[in-house]
Amino acid sequence: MVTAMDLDTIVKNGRIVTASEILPPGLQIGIKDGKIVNIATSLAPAPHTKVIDAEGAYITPGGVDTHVHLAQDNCPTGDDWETGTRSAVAGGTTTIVAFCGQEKTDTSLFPVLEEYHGRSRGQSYVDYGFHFILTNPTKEILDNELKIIAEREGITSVKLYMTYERMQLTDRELLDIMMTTRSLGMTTMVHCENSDMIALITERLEARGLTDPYYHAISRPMIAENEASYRAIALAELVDTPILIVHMSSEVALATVREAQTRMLPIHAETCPQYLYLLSERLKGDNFEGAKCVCSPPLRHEKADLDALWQSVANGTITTFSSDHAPSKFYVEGGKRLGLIDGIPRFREIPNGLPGVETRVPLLFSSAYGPDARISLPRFVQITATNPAKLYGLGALKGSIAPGFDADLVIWYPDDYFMDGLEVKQDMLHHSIDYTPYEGMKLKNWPRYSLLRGEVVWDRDNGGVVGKMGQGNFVKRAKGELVMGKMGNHVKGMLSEERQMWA
Ligand code: DUC
Ligand code: ZN
Ligand code: ZN
Repeated sequence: MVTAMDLDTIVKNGRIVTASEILPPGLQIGIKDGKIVNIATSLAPAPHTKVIDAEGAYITPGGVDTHVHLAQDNCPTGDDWETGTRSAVAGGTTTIVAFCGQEKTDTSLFPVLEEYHGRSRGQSYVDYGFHFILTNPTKEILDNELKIIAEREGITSVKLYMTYERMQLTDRELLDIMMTTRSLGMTTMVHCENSDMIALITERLEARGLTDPYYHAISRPMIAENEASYRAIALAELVDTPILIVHMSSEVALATVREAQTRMLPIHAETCPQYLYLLSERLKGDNFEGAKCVCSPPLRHEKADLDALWQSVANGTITTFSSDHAPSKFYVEGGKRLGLIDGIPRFREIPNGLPGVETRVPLLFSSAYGPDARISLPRFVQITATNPAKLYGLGALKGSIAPGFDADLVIWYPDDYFMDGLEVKQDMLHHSIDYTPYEGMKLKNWPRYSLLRGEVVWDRDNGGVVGKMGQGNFVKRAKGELVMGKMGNHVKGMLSEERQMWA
C-alpha cells in the first residue's frame, strides 16, 4: 500500500482526458515507481516529491504508435531507433510497436528477431515491441515457431501483405497464417491492396510515359484497396479470426469494413495522418518534390475523400490511428530519389512512405478541440493510445490514465498558449529525415511534457528531449484484445456445424 507521502511525482492542476470522458479540472495524478498509483483531488507531496504543474492544460495518455518502421533494410535512409524514437517522445508518443521483417529467403524467424533486437537494443527513447512481417510462412514457422514467438518472445502480432512482390502472400498463405494466428490469439494486420490491378495499371502508365510521382496515386485506385479489404475480410470470416486492416485510406474500403463490423465481425481498421490531412495534388510539383508524399495506399484526390475518412474516425469505424512512419530522405542517395533515374522519374522505384511519428499526436489533438473540432478529446485518446494498447496486448500497462497503469503522460500547453497557432517546421522536428509533409501547417498545441513511466523525457521549454537513449524498454506483449465485434459468428450459407468439419 502506497501512502501519499511516498510519491515520486505529482502532476497537479490538469484536465485529465480518458477514452470515455474529460475528468473534472484540478485532479492530481500520483506516481510511484513509474506507475500511476492514485488520482485524487489533493495529494500530499513528500520532501522528495517532484511536482509538475499542468497549469490547467489537458493531460492525455502517452501516445501508443503501433505502426512504425525503423531500421528496416528496405528503408536504408530512414530513421534508426535513436532518431525515430527521439522523434516519437518529442511528439508525445511514449510507446511504439515497430517491425521485424522476414525476407522470403528466411526460413526461420529466430535469427531475424535476433537481428532486429540487435538494431534496437539500448537505442530506444520509448518503450517498444515488435510485430513480425511474415513473407514466407513455412510449415515449421506456422506449426512451431509462431507459438514461441508469441508466448516466449512476447511478439503477439503479425503483418501480412497482399501486395509488393517482395512480401506479398497468396490467399492460401493468408488463410494458413490466419488459422495459426487464430489459434494463438495473435493480432493479424493486413495490408490490403490488389496487386494485379496495380501491376496492370502501372505497366500501362509506363508504356505511355506517365511515370511522374503523381501517377503512383493513379496506379493504386481505391477499388484496389476495397477489393483486397473485402477479400481479407472474407478470408478472416471463413476461418473466424479477427483482423486489423492497416493504413486505410478510402471511403469505399471503409464502407466494406463498416458493413462487416455491423455484422459483428471482429474487423479493426487503422488510418494514418496522411489520409486525413493530405491530398494527391501533393504528388505533383517541380523537381521531383512529389516523391516526398509517395506512400501506399496513396494519398487520395478530393477533399470529399478526406471528409469521408474523418467521418469514419468520428463514427467509430476506424479503431486505431497510427503514423505508418516509413520515411526515406529526399536529398540523400538511396532515398526518395531512387525514383529519378538518369533524370527521368519512375514512380515505381520511389521508396514508399512518409515521416510522421512526431507529428501524429499533435496533428490529431489539434483536430480534437475548439470550435472546428472534427472529433472529441476522448475519441482522440481512444485511437491514439487506449485502443492501440488493447489491440496489441498492452492494455493492462499502457494507453490509459488510471491507477496501476504505467505513468506515460502527455501534458499539453494551456488552451490559449499558442494564440496564433504553432507552425510545423522541419527544423523543429527530431527525426533524421530532411523534410516533413506537414511543413507550414498551423496546429493549436504541442506536447509540453512527455513522461515515460513517471520520468520526464520531453520538456519542450527546458532542454527538449531530456530522456536518455536506452531508457525505453522492450516490452513482451500479451495477447491483444478485441475492440470490435466478436468471434464465433455464423457464416451465411454455411451449416452451423460446418466449420467444425475442417477447422
Ligand atoms: N506503405 C506500406 O505499406 N509500408 C510502408 C510505407 C508505405 O507507404
Ligand atoms: Zn503496409
Ligand atoms: Zn507500414
